[in-house]
Amino acid sequence: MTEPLAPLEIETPSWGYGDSGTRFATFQQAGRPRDVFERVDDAAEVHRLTGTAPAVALHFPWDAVEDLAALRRHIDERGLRVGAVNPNLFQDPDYKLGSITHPDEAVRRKATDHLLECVEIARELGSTAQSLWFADGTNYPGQDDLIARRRRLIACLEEVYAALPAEQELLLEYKPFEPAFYATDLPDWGASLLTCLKLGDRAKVLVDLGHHLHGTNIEQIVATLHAEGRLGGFHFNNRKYADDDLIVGSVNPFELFLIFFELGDRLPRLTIDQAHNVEAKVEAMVLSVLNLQEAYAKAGLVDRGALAAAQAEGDVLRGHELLLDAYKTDVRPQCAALRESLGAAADPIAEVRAYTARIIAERGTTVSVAGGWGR
Ligand code: RM4
Ligand code: MN
Ligand code: MN
Repeated sequence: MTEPLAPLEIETPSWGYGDSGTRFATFQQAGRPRDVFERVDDAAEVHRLTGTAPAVALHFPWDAVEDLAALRRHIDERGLRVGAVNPNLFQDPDYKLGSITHPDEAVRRKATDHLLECVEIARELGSTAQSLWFADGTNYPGQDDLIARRRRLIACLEEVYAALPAEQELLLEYKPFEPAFYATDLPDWGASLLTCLKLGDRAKVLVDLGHHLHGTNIEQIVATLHAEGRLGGFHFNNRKYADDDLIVGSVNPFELFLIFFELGDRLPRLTIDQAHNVEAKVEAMVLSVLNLQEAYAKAGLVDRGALAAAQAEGDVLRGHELLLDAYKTDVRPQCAALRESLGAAADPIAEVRAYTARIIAERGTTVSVAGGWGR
């Protein structure tokens, strides 16, 4: 293994450091960041320990500040850069029936204006992507006209796409259900891709690992989008049942390995999108980055020459065994050595616990915003 971790650049999500919860409760953790500046501090610690998390993805208005230049400076001073900007169109009461697909034109206008505002925010922060996820959808057959909703969605995104500066991409996430339980307006990668094709080259599909029905072959979706040049990136997490947002690689590490195998050495934007409801948040993020490092390192071990030969010969199990050879290799020592060569920690989990103790002492349990998601 040469320097496989070097090109790995993981964006960690500001919202993964703040409060999150289930439908039943949100538990506030001691030491949780009190504002976006402290969320950035936590992201910087994850990068310091892992060496491969140099960007922080932001969510607006959760991360809204008066002075964007000051936020940009803070991110810079912590040795990070801004990742994708994620507009939030799912919490305002106006969006009860949808945002950009809402039947009321005035609500659609408000939602579109927020997207346009996020384009400007990204420009000021030096971000190169709008990462869009819409909670839009319907709960009952007949609730709204599915085709009209699609028309509204495309009209809005065309306006946003036209406003994008050349350095920004538009990433379009899909999800089959939740919070809508009958028809989500962008339910799957096909619906996202069709929309991207209408918009233009800088519109690409974002694959969130938690946004598929059971049994879906995610690595095949990844391979297809990648081959078409339309894979914009990932929201990494893992799940057992629904959109559980657990630590990536915690439930299905083989799937994660196969995804990296399909990516090869052409990596798109790699972002974590997780909700750490009961686990220590910074430690959870560190573990997530380590799992990504190991999956990537293992994928790099596959003997692709031998694999191609086995496939050409029609040797069914040889190809499979070659993947298993790589997957079963213990890459932890090499990853530790590589982290050290990047100036990061050999054992980040041991070190992160000291950081957690420190932020609990420094920040205490005081909260500046009443409990809620993402901040
Ligand atoms: C959604 C989706 C979005 C994320 C929100 C918090 O399920 O994954 O990407 O921004 O959750
Ligand atoms: Mn997501
Ligand atoms: Mn999700």
